Amino acid sequence: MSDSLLRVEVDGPVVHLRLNRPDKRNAMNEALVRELHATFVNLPRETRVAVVSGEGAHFSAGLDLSEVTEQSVAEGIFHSRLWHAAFDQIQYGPMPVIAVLHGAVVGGGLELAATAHLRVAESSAFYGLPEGQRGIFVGGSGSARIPRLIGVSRMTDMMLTGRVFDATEGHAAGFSNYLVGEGQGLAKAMELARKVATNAPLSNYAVTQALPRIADMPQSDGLFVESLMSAIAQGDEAAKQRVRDFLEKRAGKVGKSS
Ligand code: 1HE
Repeated sequence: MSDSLLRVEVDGPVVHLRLNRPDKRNAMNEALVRELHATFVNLPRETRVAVVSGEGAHFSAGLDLSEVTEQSVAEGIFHSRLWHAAFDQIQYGPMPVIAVLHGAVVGGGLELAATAHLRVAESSAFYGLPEGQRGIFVGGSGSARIPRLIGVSRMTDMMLTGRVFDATEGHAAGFSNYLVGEGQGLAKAMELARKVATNAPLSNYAVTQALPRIADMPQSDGLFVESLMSAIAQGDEAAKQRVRDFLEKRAGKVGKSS
């Protein structure tokens, strides 16, 4: 466990990363983005699922605006690419990532949330893209990832008009997979993480890595990749054992509560 801008705690198969800059509403400065990148590159090998949350009353106020004013155009590009590298490492790293959202989930904070594979939102969560009002544009992969959650039209509205979605509206729009009461997000995310951790690792890998890539491909290419991924996952001993378990009545059935 470290006590820096990002607190890291291991709980069995789950690694919990907590943005730890509550006095600045978890605004992400360059040091925090670099720390996110390094942490996701070096996730503890014994863990299977990561949970990301924010310390204090807000998930994240996005880009640390105090670092923007003096940047040249070239520095702005390099800075944005740094975010891309960190966020790609989150989406395309070795394990599923679940974000816990509460309070402000705005700007770069929303871009970070969109990078996770699942999102649990508390009733206090609100979503905004104030870049339009600040005279800037998204630079942390939001233009690619946020429309995949809510569509280009809703994102355009948020950026042009400053429209803010509350937790209920955001859930209906597609920002969150689960909507829970205030203070219940982390427990729900940990419960989901422990469940996801019981899946075969290669199966989780296929879902988090192949699925978004196939969605980006022309259908015939995507279906070819699907065949390969499916055969690779099926060929793994973990899959064979799970199928045998079902056929020999040792595995659970599919039910509404599973
Ligand atoms: C900050 C930031 C920040 C807070 N950069 N310092 N993001 C935004 O435009 C969101 C700006 N922040 C806010 O609208 C509000 O701070 C919140 C709604 C998130 C929270 O409000 P509140 O009343 O709880 O806190 P506060 O009093 O506004 O802020 C507390 C401190 O955090 C204060 O500093 P202090 O030294 O006066 O105590 C704020 O200045 C500081 N703070 N947010 C820097 N964002 C890769 S491109 C991404 C592009 C973007 O993300 S643009 C969107 C930026």
